[in-house]
Formats: sequence, C-alpha cells, structure tokens
Amino acid sequence: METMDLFEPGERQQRLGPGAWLLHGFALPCVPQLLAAIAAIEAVSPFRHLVTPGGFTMSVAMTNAGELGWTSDRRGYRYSAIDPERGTPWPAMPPAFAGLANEAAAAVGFEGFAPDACLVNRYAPGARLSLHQDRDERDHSAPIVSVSLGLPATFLWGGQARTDPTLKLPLRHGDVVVWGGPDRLRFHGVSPLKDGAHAVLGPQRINLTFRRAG
Ligand code: MD3
Ligand code: FE
Repeated sequence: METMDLFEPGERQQRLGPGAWLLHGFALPCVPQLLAAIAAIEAVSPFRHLVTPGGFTMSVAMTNAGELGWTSDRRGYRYSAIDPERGTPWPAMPPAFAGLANEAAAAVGFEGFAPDACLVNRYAPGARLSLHQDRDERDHSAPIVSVSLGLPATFLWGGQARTDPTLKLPLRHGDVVVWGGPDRLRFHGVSPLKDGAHAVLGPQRINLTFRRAG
C-alpha cells in the first residue's frame, strides 16, 4: 500500500529529508483530547520559563508529561523523572498523546514508537527557540514526533552543522512532523512567533515533542 493511502482526502504528507516527514493536519481529529490532556498536565506541573546553563531565561514556557521530562538550569540540560519545581514525578503520558505519536511514527515507517517523554512548549507572540540539536536523549535511533497547535510558526530547519543554511518551513495547527534517521540530529529552531489569535487556542502556539529519552 502506498503511504498516501493512509491519509484522508485533504491530508498530505510531505517528505522533508531522508528521515523527516511533515503530516499536514494529522492531529486535527484529536485536538479536543489533546487540549484536555494539556489542561490536566499544566494543572499538576505548570508551564515555567527555564534558565539555560548560560543564564538566559527562555522565552518559551515548558512543562512535561511522561516518565522523563526535559529540564534546564544553571547546572545544565538534562532529563529528569522529577519535576524540579514540585519535587514529584511529571504527570503521566496521556493515552491520547502516546496514541497519536505512535500512529504518526508508524505512518512513515517507524513501527512501535513508545515515547517516554513529552516536552510541552508554549509560545506567546515574540517567543522563539534558537538553533539547537536534540541530543540529550540516550537512543538517537528512535524518531522524534512533534505536534503543532494554535498559531502558525516558522520552523527553521538547518543541517548537521550550526553554520549550515536553514530552510524556513511553516508549521500550522494540527501539523505533525516525524524526524528520524539521518535527520534526527539536524540543527533546528523556531522564529519569533507573530502576533495573532488562533480560533481555538487564542494568542499562543503549543508544541508537543515526543521522544524516547531514557
Ligand atoms: C528536527 N521544539 O522542543 S518541534 C524542541 O516547535 C523543539 O517547539 C520546536 O525543537 C517547537 O526541542 C520544534 C520540531 C522538532 C523537534 C525535534 C527535532 C524538529 C526536530 C529534532 C531533530 C530535528
Ligand atoms: Fe529541538
């Protein structure tokens, strides 16, 4: 079966590289469940602005769900089983999160993706994520799945070196991207979020990033 056959009319998948696929609108059918799950997560582990080892406060607000959560402070970046703000485990991975990530990965050939970490990023207008690699995970053979909700963003897709040229890619409400194989360690970032108000989420963008971290 052709992979395109897996998509409803109006959905499209776009190959961005040897291991990277953009699944337009793949998350749209489960947006209500995702938003309910995000509300439950932030009621337990609220969004917070982390400080980088260099002492900068990040403009993106973050929280986590799952066995492990990504966090940062003056001592470094790390995955932790404990929310350092609360001293207790992160909220469990919601079934709607794990199911969506697993289905998106399988749709492009990564069968059996079982994320143990979901980083939840919240962007207000002006918030940005500077160019970086995701390399704090133990096993780089598992893909990363990202889900975009709310205001559109310009994603910056670089190469294997920080100085490689970047491609600008719009990511919209409901888009899912799967990054694996040779594209897993590419540099990437997000341009400052433009002002606006999304019909469902209001003046913000939320991005879910699913990883196999431990
Ligand atoms: C490409 N988040 O949390 S998601 C991050 O929109 C992060 O919040 C961005 O980068 C956001 O680390 C981008 C898309 C993404 C995530 C991981 C990747 C793209 C990636 C890892 C390798 C290559
Ligand atoms: Fe990243």
